[in-house]
Amino acid sequence: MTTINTVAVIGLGYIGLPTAAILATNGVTVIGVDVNQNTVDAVNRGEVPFVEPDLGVHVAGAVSQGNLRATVETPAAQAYIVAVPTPFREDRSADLSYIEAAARGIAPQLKGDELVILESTSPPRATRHLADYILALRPDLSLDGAGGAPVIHFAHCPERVLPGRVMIELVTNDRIVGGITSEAADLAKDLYAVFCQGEILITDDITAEMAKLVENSYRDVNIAFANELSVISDKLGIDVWELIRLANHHPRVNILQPGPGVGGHCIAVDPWFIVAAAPAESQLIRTAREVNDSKPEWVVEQVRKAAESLGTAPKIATLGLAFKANIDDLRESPAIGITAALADELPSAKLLVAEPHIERLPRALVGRNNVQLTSTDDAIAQADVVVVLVDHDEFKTVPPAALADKAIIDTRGIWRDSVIEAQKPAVLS
Ligand code: SAJ
Repeated sequence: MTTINTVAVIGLGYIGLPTAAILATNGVTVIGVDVNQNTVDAVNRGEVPFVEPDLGVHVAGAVSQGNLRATVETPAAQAYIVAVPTPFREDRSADLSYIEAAARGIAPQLKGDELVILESTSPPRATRHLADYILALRPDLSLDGAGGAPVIHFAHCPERVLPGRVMIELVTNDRIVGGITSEAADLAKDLYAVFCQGEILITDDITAEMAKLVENSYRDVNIAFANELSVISDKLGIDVWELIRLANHHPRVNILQPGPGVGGHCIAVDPWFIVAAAPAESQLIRTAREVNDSKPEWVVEQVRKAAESLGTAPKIATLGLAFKANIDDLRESPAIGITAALADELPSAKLLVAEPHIERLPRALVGRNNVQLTSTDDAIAQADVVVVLVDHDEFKTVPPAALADKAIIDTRGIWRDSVIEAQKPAVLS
């Protein structure tokens, strides 16, 4: 049972706001803190400023019960949960400036015995950096009570929820809790037990930081393997989808799916934090990142070859801009880079972009007179070359007859059977 009944959540984004809402609907008094006044105002009206299923109901309920409110100023609380961005800099080292800004807000409020939790995905030792930063601002406090100074408890509890399933996975996923001290870990475990029905596993702070990074790197390395197989298969003139399907019949083989590259704000970012922490030792992790980052260029080259073989002014349909299937999230999406590169490299081509989850083109594609957002049916009907970049359900139901006589570059393998049926030649992977 936790003794904490007032929590300040710093950063009301994709992770902070769901965490604030789930704590509040479970009876904890939560004050959400954000630098963005519009976000604060939206939350105080019981609204959510971004799309996440079921979050709206939780926020509206918590605000109307009086358990959740938002502010731009960090208040006094018994626990602080820091859920701010940790982007990487140009040299791919982590930018901890948002964590430091949160620390500057927390430090003046501390009296002793508070729990400070870092939830943001962070490089190894970021929790210790947060602790050192706060204790440098407040030398009257301590980690261990040395000299009779009041103690502050620090822990790292990384989020592991999948966008689109956040309100379910917050409750059902197992949770890793890493304390700088074992007392900090125990306090954090009791707090997460308020809403988490999964197992809560205790470790130290650095292992917890690495666990989160390793989960996403594991995925990145395995996707890189699939992407490398797709390029090798193309060279050998075989179908990578069939190859993977057959190999996965082995009881101990489970190869992931190739695609146009890896997008999103997690898997394409987090492995670099490991590489930055141990550059000489992280050879496989770095190479996997490079393999995945090079896949979009390879796709562009495939499309360029197909378009050039058709002569001048080809019409190219690119299907999908999101970073993965059935969402509207465009962050770090390889599909955007591929579409922009095609517009640059093939100025005489007309690019017909179909993305059923958005209403206007993103900034990277606006203002190009050879790029047009249109419906899936229209893009395919007009095109000489059709490029599948995202495996949205809407694209999977395109009838094989609509693809006849077109060059198909299916980076997600959704039309393998349709194309074979419609055209007989092997699909480009
Ligand atoms: N992808 C492939 N082939 C595959 C699987 C994925 O090319 O076989 C691509 C997707 O198309 C997408 C990218 O990888 O571009 C990432 O998609 P994803 O669904 O694998 O993961 P994310 O980025 O939405 O969420 C991940 C999750 N981490 C893991 O599954 C280990 C999630 O649990 C984390 O909470 C999240 O990162 C995060 O916030 O770190």
